[in-house]
Amino acid sequence: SFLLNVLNSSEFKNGTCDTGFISKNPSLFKIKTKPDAELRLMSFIGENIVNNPSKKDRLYNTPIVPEAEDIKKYEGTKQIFDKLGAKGLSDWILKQNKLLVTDTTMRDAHQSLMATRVRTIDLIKIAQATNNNMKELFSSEMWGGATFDVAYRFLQEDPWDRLIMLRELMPNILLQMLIRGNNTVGYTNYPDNLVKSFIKKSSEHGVDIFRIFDSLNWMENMKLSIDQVLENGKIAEGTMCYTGDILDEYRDKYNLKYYVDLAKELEKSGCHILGIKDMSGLLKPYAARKLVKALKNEISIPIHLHTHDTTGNGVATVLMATEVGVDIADLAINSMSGLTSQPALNSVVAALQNTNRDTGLNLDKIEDISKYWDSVREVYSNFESDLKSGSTEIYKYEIPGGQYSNLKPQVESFGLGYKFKEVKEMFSSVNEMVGDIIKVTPSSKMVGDFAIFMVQNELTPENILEKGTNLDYPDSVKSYFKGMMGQPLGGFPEDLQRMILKGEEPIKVRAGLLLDDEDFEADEVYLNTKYKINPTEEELISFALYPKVFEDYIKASQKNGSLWMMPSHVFFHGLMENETAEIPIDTGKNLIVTLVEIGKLDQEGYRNLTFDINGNRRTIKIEDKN
Ligand code: 3PY
Ligand code: ZN
Repeated sequence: SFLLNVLNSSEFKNGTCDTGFISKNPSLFKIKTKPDAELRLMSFIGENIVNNPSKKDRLYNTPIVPEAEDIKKYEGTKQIFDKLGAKGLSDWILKQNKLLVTDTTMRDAHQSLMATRVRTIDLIKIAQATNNNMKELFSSEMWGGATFDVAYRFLQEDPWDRLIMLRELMPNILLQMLIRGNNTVGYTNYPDNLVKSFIKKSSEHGVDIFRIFDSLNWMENMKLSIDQVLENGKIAEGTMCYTGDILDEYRDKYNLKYYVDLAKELEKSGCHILGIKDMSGLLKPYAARKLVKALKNEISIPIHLHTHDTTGNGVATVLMATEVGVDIADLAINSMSGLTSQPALNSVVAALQNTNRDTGLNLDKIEDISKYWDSVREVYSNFESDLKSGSTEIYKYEIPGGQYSNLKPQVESFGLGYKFKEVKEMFSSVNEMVGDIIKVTPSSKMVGDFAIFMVQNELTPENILEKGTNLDYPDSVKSYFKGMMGQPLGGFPEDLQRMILKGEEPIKVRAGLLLDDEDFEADEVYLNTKYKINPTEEELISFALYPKVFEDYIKASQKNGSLWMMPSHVFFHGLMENETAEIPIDTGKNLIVTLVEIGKLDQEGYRNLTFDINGNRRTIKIEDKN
C-alpha cells in the first residue's frame, strides 16, 4: 500500500515526520492523480463550512510534537516478546519489580472521553515520540473496541491502515487491542470463520496482545478467540469484567469467589495474562487490594488491571493494586485521563518514583507528550460529555466509561435529552430487572437501548409485563433475550424473555455454533459488482463485520476521495474566512487552501464559497440547509 511506502522512508523512520512530510514527498504516493480532487475537497470543506453545526469560530493551536529520542539499539517489550515468545514474556513480567504501564491514550481514553473520534493523523504524529520517549512502557492500547467501526462510520478512514502505520512507528513496545470475544469489534456474535480471520489479520498487521473479554463473562464466548490467539503465537490476555462490589456482603452475585473461579478458568484455558476489566470504574481502592491479593495467591499468570476514573477514585485503585503486586496497570496520558477515561499516567509515574515499584518512565518526557494531547483534545471538544468532575453516582448507575460519552447524544437523538437523568436511573433499574448482569459492550448497549425504550414508552419494571406486551423491542434487546450475546449468569427472566421474543425460541449454546460460515467469496463478488472494487482480505473482513457501515464508507470515499490526511480541525470544523490550511490529498499532492469568502445566501438557498487553492481562485456553490 502507498502507506507502507511512506512509512518505510528514512525521513519517516527518523522521526522527522509531520503532515508536512507527507506533502513534501509526493513520490511516495503511487495513486494516480484524480482530476476532480480539488473539486471534491472544496465540496467536502464547503459542506462543513455551511452546514456543520460545529463550524469553526476560532483558530486552533497546532499541537507540538516533541522530538523523538534516539533509541536505535533499545530492546523494549516488543523485542523481549519476539525473543522469548508469549509464555516467555509472561514469565518475564512476573520477574519485574516495577509497575508495568499500558498507555491507553490511543484507544480507550478517547473512546471514553470523546466518543472514539480521534483520527489516525493525530495518532501517527505522536506515535514515534510515544515509542521512543516512553520506551519503558509495557504496551500501548491503540486498536479494537469501538475504534474499528467509528473509523469507518464517522471518520471516513480505514482502521487497518491505522494499525499498519502505528505498528511501523512503534516498533519497541507491545501493541494491544481490545476484542469482545466472539463479538470481535462488533455488537453481536459472528460466525467462527470470521472471528478466526479477524484475529489472524490483526496478528499479521502487528497486534501483539489481545485483551479478550465477553460481555457476560461467559467462558464459552471467549474460548475460540483465546485458542486463535494462541495459534497465532500472540499474547492472550483473558479478561474478566468487574461489576458489583466485592466489599458489599449483601451484594454477593459477583463476589470474590466468583472472580477467583473465573480467573482460574482463564488461566486453565491457556491465557498468558489475566485482565481485570473494570469498565465502569466500580472497583473501589480497597476492593482492588482485596481482589488482586486473592488472585495473586490463587493464580500464577501476571495480572493486568484496567479501570476508569469515572468516580474519581481511579489513581487510588491503581495504587492499592500496586501495593499488593498487580503486574501491569492501564493509565492514560494526563491530558487525556480522568473522568470516564483511565486514571492519570503521569501522576502515577510521579507517585511511584523512588519506591520499589518505580515505573522507570521519565516524567519530563511524558509531560511533553501530555501537552501534545492537550492541544489535540481542543479540536474534539464538542464530542465530550458535560461531566466536569468524578461522580460517585456511577457506583449506582454502573455505566461503562466508553458508553457514558455516547449515551447522552444517543438519548438526545430520541428527543429525550431533558430526561437524561431518568434514563440513567432506568439503566440501573433495567439491570436489576434483567437479573443484575455484567454490563459492557454489547450487553451494556442492550441495557442502554432498553432503558431509553422504557423511558420513551413510559414503561417501568412494575408495569412492563402488562403494558409492554405488544411493543416491538430494540434489536439489541431482542438479540440479548434470544441468547445471541451468550448466556448470563443466573439465566434470563423467563416472563420477560417470553414477552420480548413473542414465541421465538431462545438459543442455549453459543451463537457461533449455529451461524453459517461467512461466505467471503460471495461478498467479494457483491462488492466487486456493486462498487467496482477488488476488495482486500481486510476489506472483506470489515464488510462481513459491518456490512452497511462498510458500504457507506466505500460510497463516501468514492465521493470524497481519501480524507485521512486532512488536518482534524479542518475535517471537523472547516475553515474560517482568510484561514489557510495545508491539505495533503491522496494524489500525493499537497494543496494550500485558503477560504477567501463565504458568499451571501442567494434566492435558491445556495452560497458561493471562494477558495484559493495553490494560488488559483476557485468557487463552489453549496446549498445552505439551515
Ligand atoms: C469496548 O468494548 O469497546 C469497551 O471499551 C468496553 O469497555
Ligand atoms: Zn475501558
